[in-house]
Amino acid sequence: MLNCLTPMFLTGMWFGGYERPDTDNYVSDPATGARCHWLESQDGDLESRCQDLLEDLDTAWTAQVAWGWHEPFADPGGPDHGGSTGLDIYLSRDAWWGAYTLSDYVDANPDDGLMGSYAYMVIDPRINANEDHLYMAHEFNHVLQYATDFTEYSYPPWEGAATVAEEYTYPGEGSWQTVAVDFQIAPFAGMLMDGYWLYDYHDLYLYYEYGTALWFMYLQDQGVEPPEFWDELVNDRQNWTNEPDAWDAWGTVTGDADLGLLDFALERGRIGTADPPSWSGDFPMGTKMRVTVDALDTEFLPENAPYSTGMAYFEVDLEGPLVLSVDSDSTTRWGAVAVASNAVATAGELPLSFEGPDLVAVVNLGPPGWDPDYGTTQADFTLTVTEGEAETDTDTDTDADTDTDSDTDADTDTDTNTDTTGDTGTDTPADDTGVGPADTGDEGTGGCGCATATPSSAPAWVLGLIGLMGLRRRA
Ligand SMILES: [Ca+2]
Ligand SMILES: [Ca+2]
Ligand SMILES: [Ca+2]
Ligand SMILES: [Ca+2]
Repeated sequence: MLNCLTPMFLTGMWFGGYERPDTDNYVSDPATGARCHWLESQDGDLESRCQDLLEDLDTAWTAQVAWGWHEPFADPGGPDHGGSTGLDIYLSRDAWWGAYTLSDYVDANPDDGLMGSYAYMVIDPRINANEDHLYMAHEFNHVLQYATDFTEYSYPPWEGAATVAEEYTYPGEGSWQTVAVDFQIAPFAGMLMDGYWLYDYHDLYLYYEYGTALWFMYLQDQGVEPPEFWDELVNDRQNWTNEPDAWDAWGTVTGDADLGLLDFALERGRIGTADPPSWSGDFPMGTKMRVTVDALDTEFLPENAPYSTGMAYFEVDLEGPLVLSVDSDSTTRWGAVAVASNAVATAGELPLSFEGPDLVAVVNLGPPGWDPDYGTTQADFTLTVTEGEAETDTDTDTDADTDTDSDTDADTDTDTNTDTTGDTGTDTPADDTGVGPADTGDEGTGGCGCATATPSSAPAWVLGLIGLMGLRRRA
């Protein structure tokens, strides 16, 4: 499997940046103007390795720009930028048995409607040369992401899309199946969360953000390719305010973020069954952390409370027409799906009628107005299954509900609620495991007030904190 260190460096730049590796020789590629640099005293003669990497770069460049990504930016050249304005590749042990891609984070063209910058990549010559082309396909995709919106700081759009880019550039060779396992292990995690978080708060060591490749493959099946998704997350105002962000982009490309997520939960639930979705290929592993529901009129808890946009799967081992209800003190919005019954209830439409036995998922659709840049929160719930069918007065409500459901839900939930547990606030002990970076206590907890869903820019130190978390784990 590939070892891409880009997330670790994505935000560490805020602490003074990283120097490019020391090298003393290079070869250039006349086609792209790129240079591949190496250090003569390190790991033998690397010239032919560099020549091969430049050929791999040509392949990735042609394929991925044709895929719809924006061309990489030229860098400023000069001694600090590889000696020319071409893209720079460094074969160096600085990449710690892996590879990473970094940028100076400057808006290279103020007039292009993007928050795009130039970038360079570092590849450790000690990795298996047989995988060089896949590393190049992956890291070059990060170059293109930097050229689109370098302010996006959820890791899944970076790593999930770059993992899909391996497969796109070299069909049948990408590493997505390896990391998709890690995605399936933790369905309770939010779609925009990452392995660092899961390690720090749940002792789960997972390449979760890479495994979101499955999520992007689902999107491809919906007709949305990763470069299109990335174009939708470019900041409208061309500044550091991350609006729109990756979740906004999800809403744009699906037309309805809630319904899109529920549909994904349903299709994801079919992976590993006799009727798998076409986009998951022969990947065999269904979601983990399932709880068996084997009694009527009994409250069942999820194995882990889902974060905003996370989901919890239950095997309902009961027969006949059934009704699924969700009870929660949280003001988050809940939806549910029943996989074989092909039944969906979005926010405001629960309870859900379905036919047992079936696999069901309860999905945390987030509090009203949820913004991932301000944290994500776990929300507790209990699930109860009863016999019969849900009362059908929802039929008349459906049309009205689809337009106003976020507000309606919040009100309904709050009314049945004792108090603020699981509200958009960050302070309640029950939810403390899940609040965003500012609440970790590693640094000043003032400022951000996370999870308040205030649509304004996240300060750079939030990014830095994420970077530090990464360094703590993998350095
Ligand atoms: Ca250069
Ligand atoms: Ca720009
Ligand atoms: Ca945002
Ligand atoms: Ca953005």
